[in-house]
Amino acid sequence: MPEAAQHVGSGKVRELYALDDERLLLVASDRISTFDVVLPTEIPDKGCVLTGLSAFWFTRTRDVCRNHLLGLRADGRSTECRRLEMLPIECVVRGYLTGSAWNDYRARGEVCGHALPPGLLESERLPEPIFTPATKAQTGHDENITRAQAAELVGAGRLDEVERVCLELYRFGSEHAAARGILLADTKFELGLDDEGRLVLADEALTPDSSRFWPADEYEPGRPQPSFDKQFVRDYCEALDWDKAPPGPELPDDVVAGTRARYLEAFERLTEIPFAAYVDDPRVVLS
Ligand code: Q0Z
Repeated sequence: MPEAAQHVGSGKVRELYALDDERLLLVASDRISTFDVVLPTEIPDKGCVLTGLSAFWFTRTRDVCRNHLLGLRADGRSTECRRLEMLPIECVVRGYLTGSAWNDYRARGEVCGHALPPGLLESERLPEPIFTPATKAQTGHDENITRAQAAELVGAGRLDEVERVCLELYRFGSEHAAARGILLADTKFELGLDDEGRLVLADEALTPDSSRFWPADEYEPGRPQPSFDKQFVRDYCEALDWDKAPPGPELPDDVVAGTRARYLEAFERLTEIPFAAYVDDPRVVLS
């Protein structure tokens, strides 16, 4: 537990603490969720993988956008960050037609006001990445909104800047990942404003928990794609007769080990840093 820190929030698999008026501590646990349910079994090192990957991307996207990272703790799972005024929208960028975008496309031929060509297949790569903002639901699922609705929430000029920055972050991350055998189907950014009103990238960025990572060598449009990180968990859960309501099932040791190996593989492929070097000193991702 962080010393003298006030707990200020809980996510499904993360905790947030206040260090002082200007700084927060974001702690990533080893918990895993599937079908929106947190499972009782942890994946050892998952929190470190996600924390290290986020810090890696923050360090490499400084020229695209400022970010909230102040430092990493020696535990590898805790990020000290600048406290911001968060924007009230989820900033989603999609390069492939999947999830709610595939559902919206099938129902209406468009996604968040982006008209798309007819005849696209499930999981197909889009002609261009699209920015598809969503509301921040307190409970339940974020809801896709139009550009006009997002502009009402953050202002038209700010939204233009947010869209441009998010598309550039996605382009950077997806090109880096694709060159290393991982397709970044879509991703969600959280942005905030600092005390001078400047746009700052916050939260976690370009991780398997905030994105869909697909193995490039298994990519085949026209069907749902296997998840790079969670597929063993999903396959195991699908084979049970579990109704996907809490509580979720315990995971057997082989599913835990296989899933842990996939998280470590994503970390090492994307960062080109051995995970053991990160555990030894998390600062290896910051240069
Ligand atoms: C992030 C969240 C978590 C619960 C608020 N730099 C920042 N400044 C202000 N607020 C946030 C951040 Cl990152 C902030 N969340 C999401 C994370 C647990 C909620 F670990 N909420």
